[in-house]
Amino acid sequence: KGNKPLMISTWNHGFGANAAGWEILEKGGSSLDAVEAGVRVPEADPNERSVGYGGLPDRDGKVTLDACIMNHEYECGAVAFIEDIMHPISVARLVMEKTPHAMIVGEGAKQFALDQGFKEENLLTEKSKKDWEEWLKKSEYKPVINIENHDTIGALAIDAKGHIAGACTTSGAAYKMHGRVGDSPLIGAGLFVDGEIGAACATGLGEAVIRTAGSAMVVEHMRNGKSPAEACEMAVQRIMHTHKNKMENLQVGFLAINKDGEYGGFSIRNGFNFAVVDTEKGNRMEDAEFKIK
Ligand code: SD4
Repeated sequence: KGNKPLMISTWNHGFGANAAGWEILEKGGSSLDAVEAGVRVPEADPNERSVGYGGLPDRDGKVTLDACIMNHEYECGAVAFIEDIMHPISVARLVMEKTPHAMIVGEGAKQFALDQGFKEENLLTEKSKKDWEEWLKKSEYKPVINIENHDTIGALAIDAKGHIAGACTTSGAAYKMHGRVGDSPLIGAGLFVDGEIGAACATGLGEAVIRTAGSAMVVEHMRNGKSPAEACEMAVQRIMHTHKNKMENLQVGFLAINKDGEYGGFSIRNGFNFAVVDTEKGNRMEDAEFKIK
């Protein structure tokens, strides 16, 4: 069971991510390569409005990106508040592999990327610019749940060697304050991998995930014997408990996999789906279970 490759990724854009990751996994490639290649697909897609190129900007009209990656040996890398670089996940991987650090942010992260040969590119598409200009008229900051059925992409995979890895990348909450960083680049919040147990990632309102150390909690519940789906449900319940007075529009979803190749997902509200790919059933979409219709 344990050594059958598997990959799961958040939302509809997880389908394309899984397809790219699976090309690597089915040839015996590593889960780390698979999750990186997978999430690069929506990062480069201008029609994905919540990840990478084409992502909605902050309230100052700047596209600022957050990403992190983690392997089965407790090694991780992250970038946050990085601008003008299309593939923050690949920069995060180089932070992990080529620096003594776990996280680099802002100008420093961009400089590191440029030094590593990444190109400086304008990530604000005409469409996102127009939407931002429209938003400016009212300038009302309100998180929207299940944004067009896309949001952060988180991807988790296990390879033929039984190694688990995860990646998470996002343009963050649309029209956030300049400099705001969400859960997605924070190891333990947006993503956590314990190579001996399993992995989890989060999507939705980052502030709620940060307050509850979301993905780390999911992995700890699995360590204590819960299935991936049960572990995700417990983290959702925790968020609902700690946010019981501010549940309006609150959406968070978790995905998890374990060493045995089991997987699951759970969200606060209806509408969170994810893509799963394995040898038996191929690539397909599944709906996460939820607490509120
Ligand atoms: C974040 N979890 O930055 C990400 C994605 C998001 O509303 O913006 N959700 O909080």
